[in-house]
Amino acid sequence: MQLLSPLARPRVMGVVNVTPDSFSDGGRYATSDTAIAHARQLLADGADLLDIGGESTRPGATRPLVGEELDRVIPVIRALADEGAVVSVDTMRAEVAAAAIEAGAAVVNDVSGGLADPRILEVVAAAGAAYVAMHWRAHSDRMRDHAVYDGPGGVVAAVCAELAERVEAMLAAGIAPDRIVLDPGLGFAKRAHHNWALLRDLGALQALGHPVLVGASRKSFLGTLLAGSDGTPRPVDQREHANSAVSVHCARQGVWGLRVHDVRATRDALAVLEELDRTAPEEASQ
Ligand code: PMM
Repeated sequence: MQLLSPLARPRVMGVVNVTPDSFSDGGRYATSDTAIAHARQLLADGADLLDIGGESTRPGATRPLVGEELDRVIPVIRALADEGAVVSVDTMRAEVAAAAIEAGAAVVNDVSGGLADPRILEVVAAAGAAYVAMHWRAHSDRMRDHAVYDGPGGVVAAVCAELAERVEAMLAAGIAPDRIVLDPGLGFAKRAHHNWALLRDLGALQALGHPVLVGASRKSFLGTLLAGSDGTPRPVDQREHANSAVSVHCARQGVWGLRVHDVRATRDALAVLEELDRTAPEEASQ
C-alpha cells in the first residue's frame, strides 16, 4: 500500500479532534466548519494525512453516543476526502469505522487495537483499509488503574507482547499484514516513565515487523518533564518544542509516522534532518 511504503522521513498525521472535550485542543474545532478549516490549514502546513476523531480519550473522559460520534466526524471526513486529502478516522467503533470508510477514509486509527469493539477488524478487512492498532488496556475512565507493568522486560516487553496478540487477531480477521501500523499508545494506561521507556526502545516495537506511529504531541508526560519549579505542569499549548525533540528522535529511529497537532513545527524539524541527510554538493564532488 502506497501510504504505508517507506519514505525518507516519517509521515506527518495532523490531528483534528471534532470534540468539545479533548485535552489537547478541547472545543476549538467542535463544529464541522471549524474542523474542516483547521484540517485545511494542517494540509497547507504539510500534513501527509489527517486524523479525524469524535471521541475524546482524555483520562477520565466519558464516551459519546454512537450517533454523536457519527455526527461529529462523518461530514468532516466526507468534505476532506472529497478534496483529495488522505483521511484517517480515530475511532474504536465498528459502526463509525464503516461509515467513515464509506465517506472516504483510507485509514482506521483504533486506539483500542480492536479490543473495544472487535467487529471493527472485520470492517477494516472487508474494506481493505489501513489499520493503526494502538496499545490499549482499558477505556479512559479506568486506564489509570491499568498502568502496571511489573513483568520481565517491563513496559516495553508487555506492550510488544500485547500488540503481537492484537496482530494475530487482525490477521485472523483478514486484514492484510501490509496494511497494519502499530502504535505504543503513549499516555494510555502509562505513567510518564513508561512513555519514556517506550520511546527509548522503539526498535523493540519495530521488530514486530510493521510500521510504527507515535503520538506524543501535547501529552502530559511532556508537561511533567517541563514543569515549573513549583511542580506545575507546563500548559498543553507550550509543549511544542519538546514534542519537536521527540519527533526528531522518532525520525532517527525510523518510525513511519508522527501524530501531531502542530504540523508546521514538526515539518520544520524534519526539514532540518532531511537537509542534514542530504549529501552536500561539495562533498559529492570530492
Ligand atoms: N492519542 C490520542 C488520540 N488518538 N491515536 C493514536 N494512534 N496514537 C495516539 O497516541 C493517540 C491517538 C490522544 O490525544 P489527542 O487528545 O491529542 O487526540
